[in-house]
Amino acid sequence: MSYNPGDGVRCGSAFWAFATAPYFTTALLRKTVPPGVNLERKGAGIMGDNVRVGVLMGSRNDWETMKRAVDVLESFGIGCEARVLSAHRTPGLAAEYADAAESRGLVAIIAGAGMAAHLAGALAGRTTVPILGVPLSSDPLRGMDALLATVQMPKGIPVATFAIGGAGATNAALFAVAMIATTDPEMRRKLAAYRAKQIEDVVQNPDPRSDG
Ligand code: RP5
Repeated sequence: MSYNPGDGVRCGSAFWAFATAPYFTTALLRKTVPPGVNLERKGAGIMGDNVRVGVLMGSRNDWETMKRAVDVLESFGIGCEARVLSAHRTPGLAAEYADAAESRGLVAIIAGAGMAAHLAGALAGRTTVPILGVPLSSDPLRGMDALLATVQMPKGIPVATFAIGGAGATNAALFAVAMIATTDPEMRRKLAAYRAKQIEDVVQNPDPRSDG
């Protein structure tokens, strides 16, 4: 018989002992957790409600750059989550995140990674939710490695690729805003206001000497 840890089998019954024995054996071997607590799901960051955009990064060291994407999304009032998930260090969790993306209602996933960056491509191969890739800069190739790895996806599985580093993180988030704005008039209004402010900033401060 197969046993699903999520099944509602009452604890303490003889059937429960019989049904869960294989699970606990496996759990002990894996040093995992009892039924009802899905650590992998938790590890994949699948917890939040009302999340429209996921902001993923391959390492905690990417946060300083990827934070810009979160800041933009939050400034537009878009529900988002930030998670460290790696295509090579935690491939199972990254796959699980991608597999759940559509049913969770995510409209886009922003994926930032450096070096031989394959997080965006690995996610894109498992979901039709649009993947917005942000190549991140690192020594010694300053992001050219990540740029090429992200932009040069073989045909059939697209990744929308943005600029290296902070500009890319910001623009990927703005692109997600624009995607949401196609069906959300309020978001369209906010995006137009954001653009108008950029114009205003230039018009109001045309002389660079005023910066001192
Ligand atoms: C990638 O490898 C990450 O996205 C990061 O940019 C790069 C280096 O990771 P760390 O060694 O700094 O954790 O997976």
